[in-house]
Amino acid sequence: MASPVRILTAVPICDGHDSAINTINLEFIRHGIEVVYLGFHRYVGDIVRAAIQEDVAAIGISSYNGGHIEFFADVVRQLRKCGADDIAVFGGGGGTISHQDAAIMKRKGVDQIFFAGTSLTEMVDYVGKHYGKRPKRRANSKPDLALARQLTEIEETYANRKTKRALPSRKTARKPKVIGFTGPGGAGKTTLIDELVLRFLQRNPKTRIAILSHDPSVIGEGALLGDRATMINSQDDRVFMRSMATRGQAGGLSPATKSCLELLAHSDFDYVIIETVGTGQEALPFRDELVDQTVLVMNPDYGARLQLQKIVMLDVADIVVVNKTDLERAKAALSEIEHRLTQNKRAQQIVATVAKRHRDAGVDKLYELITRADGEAPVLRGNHDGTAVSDRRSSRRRSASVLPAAKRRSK
Ligand code: B12
Ligand SMILES: Nc1nc2c(ncn2[C@@H]2O[C@H](COP(=O)(O)OP(=O)(O)OP(=O)(O)O)[C@@H](O)[C@H]2O)c(=O)[nH]1
Ligand SMILES: [Mg+2]
Repeated sequence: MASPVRILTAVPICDGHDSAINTINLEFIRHGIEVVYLGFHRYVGDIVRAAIQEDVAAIGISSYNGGHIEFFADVVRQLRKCGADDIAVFGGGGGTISHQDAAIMKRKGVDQIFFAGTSLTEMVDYVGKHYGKRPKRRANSKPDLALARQLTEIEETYANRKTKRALPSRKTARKPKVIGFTGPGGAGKTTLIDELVLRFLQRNPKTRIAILSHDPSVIGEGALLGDRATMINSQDDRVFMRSMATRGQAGGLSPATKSCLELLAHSDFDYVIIETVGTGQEALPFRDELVDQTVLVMNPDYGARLQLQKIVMLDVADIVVVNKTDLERAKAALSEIEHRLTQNKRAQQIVATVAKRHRDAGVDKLYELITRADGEAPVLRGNHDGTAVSDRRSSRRRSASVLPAAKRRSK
């Protein structure tokens, strides 16, 4: 089966006209297209970087606020500058883009502008016909371009059910730490990762991070890959982010995840972060030693105490984050989850965060747990079969909200 067409959509500035992009995204997805949605208020540079990393065939821009001639042309110009002129630029803006404007935009390299009155079917057909086949990219293309295309090739291998290709051998100076984030839909995984990325970038001017972010899809169907829309700090040249659809695989990851991860692990990053799709009670997404450290992000609103007994990831996560502790039920949730973790009798950590708040002390603590485990002491590397792992940092000073659950309990 052929891989779905992948496009990226974005809105430069949102002045209230958001129903067009929402309608168009949904229509594309319904017709088997994978849409990486970048959201609103995006600079040209962010759009171009995202399109390259996501290896999309085209960028669709919705613009109702004026300035479209310059904006679209600048996207084309920057793509060319980066050697990614095979990525087409198209879009629309209802009655705000005139035919004369569109003619100028096309002369500047824009592929297609759709006007008010064009049917959704016509636009879907256009995308299928023009962006389905990818031109071959030059062998000597820039690192991000080459890496992005290799990830696509891996995904295509799985989509075509061919044997996995051997990974190209690379010599890299560093071996990244791989951290897996999982948890129920909407718990705040992406927001939290984005806040952590800010800390990684600020505290070490050389750190490079890769993010593999998953959203659900059914085989042969489209997907809304929307995690990028939540990312603000991760739109940075030192962050390589790739959105993946699960393409029919249950459990939170895609059939191609492991191979993509192997490639990223050999691609000069210091950290590789994986975000699963929003998972259910039975999910254990990181079983094949995919990751060095697992973080379960919980929403305080999981139901009653009984529900906690059913969440198997609570047995194996190295760190459990109770996010959204600004919400009313957070206090009870923290104490219930903490109690649940004591049953495991392993050195799991529990952290309370408000990821949507900048400079949140809980996120700082999570950052410390993740980075400290690197050099100073290899704690928190749980065996993924759930067996106990000892905590060798016992002498280190800890704050109350990051104590191992078992220890907090006995206080
Ligand atoms: C609905 C609407 C609104 C709604 C928006 C609701 C929402 N949540 O989106 C509301 C009421 C909020 C609104 C407000 C305003 N609006 Co208004 N609005 C429209 C209207 C009638 C339809 C826009 C729409 O979403 N249509 C549905 C989409 C699917 O169709 P479409 O817009 O025709 O787009 C087609 C293509 O361009 C293409 N397309 C669009 N985007 C993309 C992206 C991609 C990737 C692709 C492939 C294709 C594509 O898809 C469609 C195919 O048929 C248009 C008229 C028009 N047709 O443009 C005016 C229009 C855009 N608005 C206009 C104005 C002036 C305003 C206001 C300033 C009014 C005011 N004085 O307050 C405010 C500004 C917003 C604000 N800051 O408050 C003017 C803009 C004039 C101009 N030249 O700049 C228009 C053109 C109306 C007019 N003729 O005067 N508006
Ligand atoms: N109240 C509150 N809302 C938050 C917090 N963190 C994130 N959110 C909001 O929760 C919603 C979901 O956040 P995401 O980061 O997209 O959650 P997610 O777990 O990545 O979601 P999926 O990828 O769809 O599973 C967004 O509206 C966030 O703004 C928080 O600490 N408190
Ligand atoms: Mg997410």
